[in-house]
Amino acid sequence: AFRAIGARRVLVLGDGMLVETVREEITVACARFGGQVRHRQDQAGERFDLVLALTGALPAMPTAADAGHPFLGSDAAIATWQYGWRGAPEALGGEGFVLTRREEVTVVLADEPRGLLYGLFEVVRLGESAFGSGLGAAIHRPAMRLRMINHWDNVDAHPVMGQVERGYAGGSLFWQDGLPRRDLARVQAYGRLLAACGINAATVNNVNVHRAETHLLTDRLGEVAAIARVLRPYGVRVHLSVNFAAPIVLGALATADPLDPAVRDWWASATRRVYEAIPDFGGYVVKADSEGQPGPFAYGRSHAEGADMLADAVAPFGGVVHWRAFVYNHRQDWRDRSTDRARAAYDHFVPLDGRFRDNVIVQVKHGPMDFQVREPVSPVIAAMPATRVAVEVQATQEYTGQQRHICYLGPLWSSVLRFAPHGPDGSTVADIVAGGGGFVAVSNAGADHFWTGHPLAQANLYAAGRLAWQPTADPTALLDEWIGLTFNPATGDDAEPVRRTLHLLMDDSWRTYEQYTAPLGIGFMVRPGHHYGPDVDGYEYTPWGTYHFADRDGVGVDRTRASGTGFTGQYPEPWSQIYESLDDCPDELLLFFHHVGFRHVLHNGSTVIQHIYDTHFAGAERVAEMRQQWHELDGLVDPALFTRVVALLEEQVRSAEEWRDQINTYFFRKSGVPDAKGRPIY
Ligand code: BDP
Repeated sequence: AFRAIGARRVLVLGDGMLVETVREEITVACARFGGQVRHRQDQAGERFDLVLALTGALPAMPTAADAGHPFLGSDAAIATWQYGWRGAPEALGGEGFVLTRREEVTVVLADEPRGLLYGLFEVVRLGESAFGSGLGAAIHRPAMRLRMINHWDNVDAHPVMGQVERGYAGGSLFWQDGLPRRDLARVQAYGRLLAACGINAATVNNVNVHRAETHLLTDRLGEVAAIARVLRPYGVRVHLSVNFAAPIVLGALATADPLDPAVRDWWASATRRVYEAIPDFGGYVVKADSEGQPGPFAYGRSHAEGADMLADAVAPFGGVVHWRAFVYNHRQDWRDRSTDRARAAYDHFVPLDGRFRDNVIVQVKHGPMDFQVREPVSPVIAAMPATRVAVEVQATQEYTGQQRHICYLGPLWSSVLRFAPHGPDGSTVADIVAGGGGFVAVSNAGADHFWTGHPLAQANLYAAGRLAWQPTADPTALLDEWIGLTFNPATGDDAEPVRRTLHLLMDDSWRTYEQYTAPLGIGFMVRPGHHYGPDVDGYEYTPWGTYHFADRDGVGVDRTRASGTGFTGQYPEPWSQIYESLDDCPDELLLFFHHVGFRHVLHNGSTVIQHIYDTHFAGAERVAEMRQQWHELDGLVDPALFTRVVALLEEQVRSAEEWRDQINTYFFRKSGVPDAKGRPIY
């Protein structure tokens, strides 16, 4: 993808670590593709094809007397741009840049080195078209200041969860069997990849902070500092997941009570040492009082008190605390219909709105449950106007095929970001989180050769970063960008047929996955523990709060105010009414909000039971087609990649059929209603 740049004459102006990164990138590209990179203009009148410059590094405006100015005076066009942007420097911000082209020179101008780096990657994305006459002038700035990746990496391989919790891409990029990886070249390449996607922050360790990982805060801090050193030149700041009980585990205190002065002191000094080692450290991420993790509840304190204590520790250094809202009772009595896991985050956090410090970000999963293939948008996001809120999505495909299935999640995340909680005229989720906490994706990358296990799952990492930068971007267009960057003639691929086929395979793959798995917003019909493949009643009588309530008459969770858990009441209008109403509730979320009979008629005219049958047959059939379509790329892409995807598609076909058969049979046996089309149901 660097081919277009590498073949040209490039001028890079400015100083600083990230400007060096830009120079280095271009130097490597030129060595490969035969261009030239310069640090300054040596001869008057020397022309370049591409100029990347910090505005502060541009020479003073040439005056008439400088007609023979040895530098840009000879190129009046560049001086004009310089003048133009000096006029409104605040327009660019710390990460923004201007990209424009006049008189056959493509120019990137940025006020800060980070902007120049992102400008470089924009030019890379555009390829040849960055050098065409069609390129108009535009200012690019990220919608969100925080565009973050969370790794769920363990230092010690966990006996059940392995090296990376919910990781489907080989081992951790950072640790192996309890030790840091010595060679960080891969981490450096990862930093480059993150920057190319627009991501600027990363936690390196699991939100479930086990014993060894707890030590990353203190005696193993050097390991984090080493990672930070490698990611820094790509504009990626390191954050750390911390154990709320660290003062007990590490500091030998008797308590982790957030109001205890000794505890506060302990965090203050531990944090000071962190900043001594990592001056640009981003801050802490905390999973507290959730799924067995310690938290403030043990001391009768609120989550605001817990979060604020840590916020005070990082505040002097400009750090932030991402405090996760994923708090619910995972030991509930399944016979008790009065508790509803979907309600939990709102019930815990909304009463605390306005009580968090300015540098606390409440990090909310995009749906009220847990990264299911289809959920409504979490009502928490719109309900805390006095709090900074971030939305968290899961790039690692825990519930969406575990990187064995093709499932491009861009359309799902885009629909979350575009959702307008107060109706079409109100602000969107993207607006809300852009004003506060930003966008967080749980990483899907690991030590695997293709980074993400399934090579096509890379598109999810890419889309996560790009949507954080520009939430209104069309996810199909982002996929197209990713295809162009990944499969191109420079890597020996035959680009056009590859592009066509990948769109066929990936554009709708999320909806296809939904079709053959859990219908109409029901979720969680997965095998307990590892969460791969169907298990119709796997979670039905467990303490996790994830039920579908199927019986002989119908299926779905009644979350209405009228007769159910009242969850619909957590939404503002118009959604509260829409979800409450059986008539208005969108089909795809029907069973999330309502318990209905199998013969209930959907908006699409089908009955619930017939829809379940139809989508499962259609989804599995579509996957078989996808397998065939992929085979058309034999010989057109890297053979190792081709073979990997062949094997994965075999598994996807098998798994989709398994889903189809088990789900259809289950609902047939429950309902006794035969398939109107007479297809085999067992
Ligand atoms: C669930 C995962 C679990 C995570 C948890 C979380 O199954 O491994 O620890 O989310 O987000 O989806 O904390």
